[in-house]
Amino acid sequence: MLQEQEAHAAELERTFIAIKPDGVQRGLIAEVISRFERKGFKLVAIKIVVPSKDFAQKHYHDLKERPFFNGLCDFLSSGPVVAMVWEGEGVIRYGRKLIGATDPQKSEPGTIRGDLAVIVGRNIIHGSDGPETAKDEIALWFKPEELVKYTSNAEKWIYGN
Ligand code: IDP
Ligand code: MG
Repeated sequence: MLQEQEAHAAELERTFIAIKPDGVQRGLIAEVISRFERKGFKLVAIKIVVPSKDFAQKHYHDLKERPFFNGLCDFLSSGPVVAMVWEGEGVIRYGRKLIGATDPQKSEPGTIRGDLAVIVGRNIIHGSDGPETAKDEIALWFKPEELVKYTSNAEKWIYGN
C-alpha cells in the first residue's frame, strides 16, 4: 500500500493555470476553479496579482515576434490575474483540454473557452502547453515555498490507492 502511494506520488505532475483579467472581471473565478476541482485535480498554489508589463512579457516571451504580443502583454497587465498551480496525473495535457482551443470560435462546447469566451484576445484563461513550459511558468509566478504539499482525502477515491 505504501509502495503504491509512493509510486503514485512520483507520477504527479503540475501545471500553471491563470485566470486572465477578463475572466476575473467577468466573475468567472469560481467557475474555472470548479471545473479543475470537480475533475479531480488538486489546487496546490493560488494568488491574485496585477502583473507588471515587464512580467507579462516574460510570461509570454515565446510570442514576442507575434503581431499581437504588445497588446497581449498590455492586456495581461491591465488588472488582477488569478495565478494557480494544479496537480494531478496528466494535468498539463488534460488541463489544456478543459480550457479548449486558443480561439474560442474553435473551442468545443463543454470547454472553458468554448462555453465562456467569444474572441481570441479575451479568452479568459491561460494554461501551460507542456512539461517544460509548466516548469518555467510555475517558477516565474511562484516561489517554491508557495506550493503547498498535502494529501487530499479525495485522492484515494480519484486514484484508487
Ligand atoms: P494559448 O493561450 O492557447 O496557449 P498561445 O498561442 O500561447 O495560446 O497564445 C497566447 C495568448 O495570446 C492566447 O491565449 C490569446 O489570448 C492570445 N492570442 C493568440 N493568438 C492571437 C491572435 O491571433 N490575436 C490576438 N491574440 C492572440
Ligand atoms: Mg500558450
